Amino acid sequence: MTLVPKIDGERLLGRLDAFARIGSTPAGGVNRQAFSVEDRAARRLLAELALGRGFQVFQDGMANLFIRRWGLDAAQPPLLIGSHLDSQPTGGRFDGALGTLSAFEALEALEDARAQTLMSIEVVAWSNEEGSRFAPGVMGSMAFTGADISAWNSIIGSDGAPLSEEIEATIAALPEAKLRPIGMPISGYIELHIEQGPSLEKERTSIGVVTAVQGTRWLEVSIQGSAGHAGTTGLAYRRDPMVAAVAAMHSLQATIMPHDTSARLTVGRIAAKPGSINAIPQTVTFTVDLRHPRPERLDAMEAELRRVCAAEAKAQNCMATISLSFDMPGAAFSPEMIETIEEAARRLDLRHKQMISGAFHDALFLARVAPAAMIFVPCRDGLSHNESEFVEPADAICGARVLLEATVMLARSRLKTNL
Ligand code: HGY
Ligand code: MN
Ligand code: MN
Repeated sequence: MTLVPKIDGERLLGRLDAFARIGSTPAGGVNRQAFSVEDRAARRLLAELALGRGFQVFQDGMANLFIRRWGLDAAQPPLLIGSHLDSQPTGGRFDGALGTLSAFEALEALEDARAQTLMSIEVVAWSNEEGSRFAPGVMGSMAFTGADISAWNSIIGSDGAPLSEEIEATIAALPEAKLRPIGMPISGYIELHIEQGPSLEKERTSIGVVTAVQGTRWLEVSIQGSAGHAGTTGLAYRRDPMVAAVAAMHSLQATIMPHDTSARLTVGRIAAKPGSINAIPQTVTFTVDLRHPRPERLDAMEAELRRVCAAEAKAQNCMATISLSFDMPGAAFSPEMIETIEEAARRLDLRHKQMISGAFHDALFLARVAPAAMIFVPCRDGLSHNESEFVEPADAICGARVLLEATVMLARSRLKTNL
């Protein structure tokens, strides 16, 4: 009697609770930044669960974590399903974890049903998706899909930790995971993720079928002035980079998003050196995250940012330098994979709609090397990168069910055509 693989909702919800306790914050979120002690603890828990089920566990030189369930035809490249376990400093308990733990739940459902698939299936937890401790983000999937990572050796984290040492320590913390080279052929990739926006909840729709991800650019603006005494330096003698930075930010916030509803501009971090209460700063540095679905608009926004910063720095007799630390062009997912996700949602009789992702995801890079797709579920008030991020249990389970259905379709469809 062949059992049909089924998501065990209670088991999945229990896992989400267990992982939310790793790096939990008093306000109910998680702080599990890339390659931190908390990140390593979450990886260890997942690896031990996997080994307990008899799955094989691997990691690569970027500490991407893989859990493999063999298929009938070892020659077929595996289907990858997963997301990330690292979080923002004040992140939510679902961003990344929902997709990774639902993928593991799907693997367990196949195992419980003793279901056979032609191709092997691997659950993946990508390293450093968030990029908040070590910029850029999506490091694990970028490396896996062939990015040149030679420049990353010199990266220092926002807490002063060297990236290369943190990666090494993370790999060493999980000796049970067999080490393998970075990158390999795959048959496809599916990622379940919370929408991180309000539309699915507002439209009472259970499933988002993601058709594309918008482009993202991260820039660092550094404005150099002249440090001086707060009490003795009159206006005419000041070259104050803080005045220039505030004027530039104000001008950009007043023009970019109000004039283009698809544009996103965020200043997430600002620092003044020397940072003394009674000294005019020498330097003020701030980060800018730019997003837009259309590349030409992203170009125009970056040009406007450069123009405004140069002008406001000049007005204060200061100098602005701007570096681009992350440039992630948007991309569309393959029609075949979009259709697979829609068919899975239809089979489960779940309300679904096509949509573009405002957030970037590892799937964006996987889409460059194999057919990839994303499944979104609603999150309360569209909140994410916020400790009160929340997903209704029923929505989480529906997302996992669509992930399992699509996984079985993809794996088994090869089964049908090849057997
Ligand atoms: O920033 C992003 O879009 C992703 O959530 N890390
Ligand atoms: Mn995420
Ligand atoms: Mn995130």
